[in-house]
Amino acid sequence: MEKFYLTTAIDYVNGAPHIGHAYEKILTDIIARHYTQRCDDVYFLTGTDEHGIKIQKTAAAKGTTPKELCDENAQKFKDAWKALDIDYTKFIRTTDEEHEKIVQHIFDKLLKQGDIYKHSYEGLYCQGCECFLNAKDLTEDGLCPDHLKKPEVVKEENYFFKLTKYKDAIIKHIKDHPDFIVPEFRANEVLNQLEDIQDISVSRAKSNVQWGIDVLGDDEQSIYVWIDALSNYITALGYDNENPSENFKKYWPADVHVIGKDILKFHSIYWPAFLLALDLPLPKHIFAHGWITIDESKMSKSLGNVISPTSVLESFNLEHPDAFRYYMATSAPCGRDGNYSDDDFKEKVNAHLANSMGNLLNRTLSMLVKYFDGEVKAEFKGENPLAKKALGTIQIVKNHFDNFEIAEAGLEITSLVDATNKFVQDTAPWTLAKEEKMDECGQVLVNVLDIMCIIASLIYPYCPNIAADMAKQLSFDLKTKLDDLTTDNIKCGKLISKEDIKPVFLRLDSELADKSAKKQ
Ligand code: ME8
Repeated sequence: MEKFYLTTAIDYVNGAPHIGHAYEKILTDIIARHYTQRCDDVYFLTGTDEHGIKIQKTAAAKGTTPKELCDENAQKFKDAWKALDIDYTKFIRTTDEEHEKIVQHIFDKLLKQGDIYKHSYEGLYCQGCECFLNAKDLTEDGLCPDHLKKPEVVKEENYFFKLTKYKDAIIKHIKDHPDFIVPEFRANEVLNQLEDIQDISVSRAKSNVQWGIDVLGDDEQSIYVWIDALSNYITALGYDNENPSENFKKYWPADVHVIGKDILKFHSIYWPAFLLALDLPLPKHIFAHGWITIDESKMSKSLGNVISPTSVLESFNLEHPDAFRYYMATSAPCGRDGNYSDDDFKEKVNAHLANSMGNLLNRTLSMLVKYFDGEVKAEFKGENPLAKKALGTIQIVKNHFDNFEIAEAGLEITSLVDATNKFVQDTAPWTLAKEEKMDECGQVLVNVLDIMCIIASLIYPYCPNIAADMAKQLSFDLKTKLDDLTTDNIKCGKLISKEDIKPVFLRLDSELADKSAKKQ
């Protein structure tokens, strides 16, 4: 694998980030970090979607300008991603001058080649979706099914994109590439939507929407959000109609666009059509994740249950975001909805990260210090009864990542931790020490520590800080590529002293955790 280019959806900036946005960025960051363990060149793009009527209206209601609102809120997204250790390569804003310029050229090219035409239109516009809806898709009460709001009747002369021209090619692509839409069960929904697809409006009258990119040579129209927003995936790489940049040549097509299920239609129908019209290759995968609910209810401003990701870190006094990252990433199987609850969060991370994984490392290292003064002797190295399970787990985890099954991969890692814990229980190194079977005792401890290196490596994408703490205590190089991992990781000689053994994750309700949080 030479390169891996992955992107998130770009978030609307009419509010601050919530944990639904965070869920997607965490999943993508985990995928990115996993692939850095398999290839040298990973490009991870995220950003913000800043034009459109929603932002224009929110700014007006706040008595500020759209640009000021965008600047203020884009910063909140950047701050949140920093707090969550989202290690992106580039953060694009659709108000970036470079992006705006390329979008204008894309639009112009499509207009000149006849894929975009002008048309007078009356339709039902949902501001929440930032798109026109078909009457048949509304609820019985005439509301948008996603936003439960009545769409407004809009009569305008707009530019339209000939989506219908590309319908057959897209249907063929989806059918020929069963892994184009992930999870596969969503492909049928898309194929159904394609059945009655219409040409789509790609501009709005400036009299109604001023906050948008101008159509070149037309003072009365601004480019409407989706052609602007979706193009970010190529403008970020410096796409140019005539003269594609080195980055574009190197990274396009994207290996995966990570998005929520609500915007799958735009990514698996509109985006491929725009790309086909531009004569560009299609992305390899569109991974549509599920929805995050709070205590099993939909997150909404009106219910007052919107949770910001940083508030979770603060309320649990978390030193780093690993526990939250782990919890969110494992909250739902691939493509299914997940849920956040404070109690469940505490219970799960205490069980998995503190009791199972952290404790296993801590007590194994403590025994090595107690019985051998932290020294690994040559006699302790040898066959590892856990080798088959551990090496098998690496393979299974890789396969899960290839299918974007992030929670499923997490469970496999937990299962390796459980098997290692069981091995310690079964072999009882403390009894071996009592019986003075010291070589056997040392072998068990080193068997476990060798596997802990693999666990540190596998857990790294989810919990980079915990993994770094584990690796430090194991003198293990976390940069080791997954394919180079073996079960012979611990070097002979002094591994650790008593004062260097530190719990890698403290239970959230423990006194120690409270004390260490207060110290900061
Ligand atoms: O749709 N659970 O922006 P957005 C999980 N700008 N994911 C959620 C979620 C939740 N509760 N709420 C939102 C847009 N998301 C467009 C995208 S891409 C070229 C343009 C996800 O701010 C949502 O599914 O409404 C989407 O993938 C992302 O957050 C941004 O949503």
